[in-house]
Amino acid sequence: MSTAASLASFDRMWADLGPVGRVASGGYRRFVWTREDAALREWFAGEAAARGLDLVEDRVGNQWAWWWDGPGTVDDAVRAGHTGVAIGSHLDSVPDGGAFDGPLGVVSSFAAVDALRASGVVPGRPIAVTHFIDEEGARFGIACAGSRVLTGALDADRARALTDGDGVTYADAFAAAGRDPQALGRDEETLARVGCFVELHVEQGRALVDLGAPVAVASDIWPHGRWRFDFPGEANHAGTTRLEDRKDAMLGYADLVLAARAGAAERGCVATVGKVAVTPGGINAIPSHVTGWLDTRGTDEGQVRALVDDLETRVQQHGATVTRESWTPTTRFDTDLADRLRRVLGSTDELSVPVLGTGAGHDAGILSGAGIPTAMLFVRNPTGISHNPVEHAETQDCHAGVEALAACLTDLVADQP
Ligand code: HGY
Ligand code: MN
Ligand code: MN
Repeated sequence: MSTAASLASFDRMWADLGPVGRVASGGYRRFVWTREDAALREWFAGEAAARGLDLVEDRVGNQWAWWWDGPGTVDDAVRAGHTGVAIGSHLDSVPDGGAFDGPLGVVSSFAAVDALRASGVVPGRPIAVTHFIDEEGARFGIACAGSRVLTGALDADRARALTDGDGVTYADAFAAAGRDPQALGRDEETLARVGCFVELHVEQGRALVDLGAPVAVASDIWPHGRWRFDFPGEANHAGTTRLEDRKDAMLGYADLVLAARAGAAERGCVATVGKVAVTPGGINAIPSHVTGWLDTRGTDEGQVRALVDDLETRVQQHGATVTRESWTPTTRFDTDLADRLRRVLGSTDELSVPVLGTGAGHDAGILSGAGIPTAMLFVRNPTGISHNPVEHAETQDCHAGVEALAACLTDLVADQP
């Protein structure tokens, strides 16, 4: 296969994956352990098989497609000091998300393997193309659940007990997908194979558009977290209940939303309340309970935490309870690895291969937090928009991303211990 053919391979895979989980809005609804997820897993297995890669599923259901021509097995190589180089990303989406967030990294990784083979590279270290499951946490509420359980950052008992909007537990969904919920947990055997991880991802902002560069290397991920706010009330008739007699749970929720926005502006953070659940949910019934989920992030960890503290204090007046559902501290990617990637990409200055921080969370951040040297490559998104069907990357920039990832991978697997 020529290098040009590896780009054609990217285009074919991209076209194959496009229809899976796409909805009328043009966006995607690809949630973990659903029919769409099964189709994505089957697609991943098919691409691995087509390349003769050894497909392994870890205790969490993350898929690892290994390329190692020996001697011995991947584990023999690791024992001999040739730890694996993993590349990949996720395939799931937020509700009505875009096509590129996640899948661009997985498809580019398979295409990068094709490019190495086209160039006759014989890896000196095992290579894995990885599909991390449930990165968005759209169904069960915890972002990067696949990599968090894998690394132990999310306790297996807590993961098993998570429930979706229909009350289905993670354990039941995992079992319904043919897997043993008791197997869930930190997977030492899998982690031992990974010497470093490089995740290619569509940029979720417009820095590369403004800089006029197709690819960037990541420096860090902002601290970010998710909190659940529960507001109590009393159901009553919307027409016959006097205002002074109401216990309207929606008022506390409304106060949270506006206070979060004002507080974020004051503290130089961002805050979003993107999901709400109302009981009983009738237009003519005063809400007896409202749950709102806050997502807040920022470059300054202290300010993010202070904003949440302020909001927790404020909502006491509404009788609310607050539960932290996830927290990821500042992630600083491995600077040696990032510098190495920039050298490989011929970066002579800040412009040719920019270095960007991001407010978006990624599995790369979770692996980095688990002590695995990790780096990210961003591919230009001319819309600057993400988590929206308009999210986009031009084909030539996608190809530039494949070529950048292949160049970095070639360098990383040339390692001899
Ligand atoms: O929320 C995030 O930053 C990522 O899209 N999971
Ligand atoms: Mn996302
Ligand atoms: Mn993503």
